[in-house]
Amino acid sequence: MANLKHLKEQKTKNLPNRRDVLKSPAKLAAVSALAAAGGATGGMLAGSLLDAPQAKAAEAGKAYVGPGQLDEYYGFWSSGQSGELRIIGVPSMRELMRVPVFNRCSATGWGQTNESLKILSEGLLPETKKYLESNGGMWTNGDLHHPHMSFTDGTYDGRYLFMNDKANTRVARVRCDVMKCDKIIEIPNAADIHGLRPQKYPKTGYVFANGEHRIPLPNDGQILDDPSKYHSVFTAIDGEKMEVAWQVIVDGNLDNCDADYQGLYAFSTCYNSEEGVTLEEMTSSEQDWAVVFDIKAIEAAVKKGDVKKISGVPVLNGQKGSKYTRYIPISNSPHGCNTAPDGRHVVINGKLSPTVSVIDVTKLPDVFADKIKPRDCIVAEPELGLGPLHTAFDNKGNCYTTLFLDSQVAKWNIGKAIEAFKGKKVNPIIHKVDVQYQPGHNHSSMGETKESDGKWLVSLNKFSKDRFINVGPLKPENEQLIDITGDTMKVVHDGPTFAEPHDCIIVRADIVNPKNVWDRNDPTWEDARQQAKKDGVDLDWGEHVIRDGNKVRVYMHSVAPKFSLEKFTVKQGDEVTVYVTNMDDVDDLTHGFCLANYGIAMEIPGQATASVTFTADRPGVHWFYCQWFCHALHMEMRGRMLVEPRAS
Ligand code: K7E
Ligand code: CUA
Repeated sequence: MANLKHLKEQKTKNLPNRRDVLKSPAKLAAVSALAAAGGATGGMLAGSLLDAPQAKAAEAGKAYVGPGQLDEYYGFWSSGQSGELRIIGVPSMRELMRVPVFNRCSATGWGQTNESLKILSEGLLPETKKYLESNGGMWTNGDLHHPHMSFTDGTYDGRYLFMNDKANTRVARVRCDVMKCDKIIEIPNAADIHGLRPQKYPKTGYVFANGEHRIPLPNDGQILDDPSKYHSVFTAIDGEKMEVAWQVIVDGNLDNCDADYQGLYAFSTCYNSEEGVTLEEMTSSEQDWAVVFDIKAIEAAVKKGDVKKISGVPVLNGQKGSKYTRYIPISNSPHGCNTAPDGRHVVINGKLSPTVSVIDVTKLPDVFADKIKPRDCIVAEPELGLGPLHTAFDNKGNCYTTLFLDSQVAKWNIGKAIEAFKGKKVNPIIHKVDVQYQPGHNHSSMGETKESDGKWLVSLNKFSKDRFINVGPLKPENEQLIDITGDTMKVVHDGPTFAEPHDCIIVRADIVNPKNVWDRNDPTWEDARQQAKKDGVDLDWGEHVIRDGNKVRVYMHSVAPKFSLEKFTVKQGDEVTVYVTNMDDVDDLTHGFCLANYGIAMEIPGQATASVTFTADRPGVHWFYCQWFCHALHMEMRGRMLVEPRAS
């Protein structure tokens, strides 16, 4: 092991790194030349390397995390249509891990192991299970936009991460102690979950999720081409049980959402108040709205049974005129929805309007009591630039809004924006910085919690264009790290990412404390534990082959560099389940089980059990091997499955 580690270090040292280039004065000339070339093609914008390479290098140095040094923050990144969660170190922007969720993962066996298939299937609706019987057995794609951590008392508590799947209307949970997905549920009565945020106070609590697209309710084919009868549905999920607590039918398409710091209200942006189905119809009206949900009133109605049960869940009518909701008119097609860490203001981002609208939550009781008009809770509406999509916050009352069309981030002050709204001659905009290019979400360190610390901002840009060497027609996105500690923002790092992170959160490292090895008592492999008990074998130290009719259960354990079974024999056509338990209990000693030419591979981390079931329909000698490099004798960590041909 020691030798291998040494080899690994050697390799790292020899690789040139762009940060090394930026840090080393000897190479600054090269950087300048690059910058000039960029300028010549119009690729570099104001405030770039062109100006002062030395200063730029010093700025970049702030984000530099040297070899062996650890990041201050965990970044939890979505991956859009890749369907997974990613863990990125901030400020280094090093990708640390990928956590499969809605996707099929070749490395870990997610979507193939019995343990993952159970998580992927148990929360599906009956009609989906039926559909999947004849269509591949399991969905293997997802569109994960919004990962958010569970809260206690207005800040992250390190228990869970929740995330949406827009593609197949699901919500998933990742356990932060092991960084694996443990629950996925499909949301009934809704189409295509988009916006997702946890309740901040008193705790999570609810996970709020927006069904974006409007569909008939029920969507059983009785109503087809009559969009006037379509609805979208807002869902509150119990984040502990991962069950739908209640749903509210609303007017318009739901987009993004957030929750307040008091546990009283949730907010959603809505576009398509026209309730159209074509682009022209959806954008024809000047005004859309943000919907406010009165959580206490909804809970009371659910308790009283003042609800309809549809697909087994309580559904309330929150359309215009309902006592559970209020509709705040906002200019055409608002998108992002972000609660400020001051606990009082909610920023609704204009998208097609150059403005953002600021809601003051202390005015909402009067809005619900009809003492003031819904619009009267808007206390500021600064014009920031073209295409405001999402807003992040620091700890000084400042907001950072992405401007998609302008390719900029605008820094502005809430207090000043409120004064300007009252008619005072103040400019709420403090600074704008160019980002490359077309930013969607942005996020600041701890920015969606009351512990927002104003250190880092990440701008998730949809296009990288000329920022990296060309990799063909499909380019990476570009996620830029911005230092926000000063009055002006400074872009200090470009980070390419593959399809297509939308959102991220940046969590102080002390809040997240994952284990190094699994706990042998973990419930993840409870089915295996029960089966081993029934079979009278020891799951931990198994080296058994149990035949049960044409079902064969193979129990083996692994300790580097060996599987406990050098071979096992089955008959062609047997349904074989292989259980592998990794009894190594030191850091970073994952084994794998890859069964060649059977399309089977899985990850077995320290002290965990994983299992896979397949039909042994190919006779002959089939090697299985460990596919996670674990030891100097890793290549030797293998064995044989002998499949006796069916007598013909
Ligand atoms: Cu703005 Cu899906 Cu959060 Cu993308 S959404 S950008
Ligand atoms: Cu065990 Cu490689």
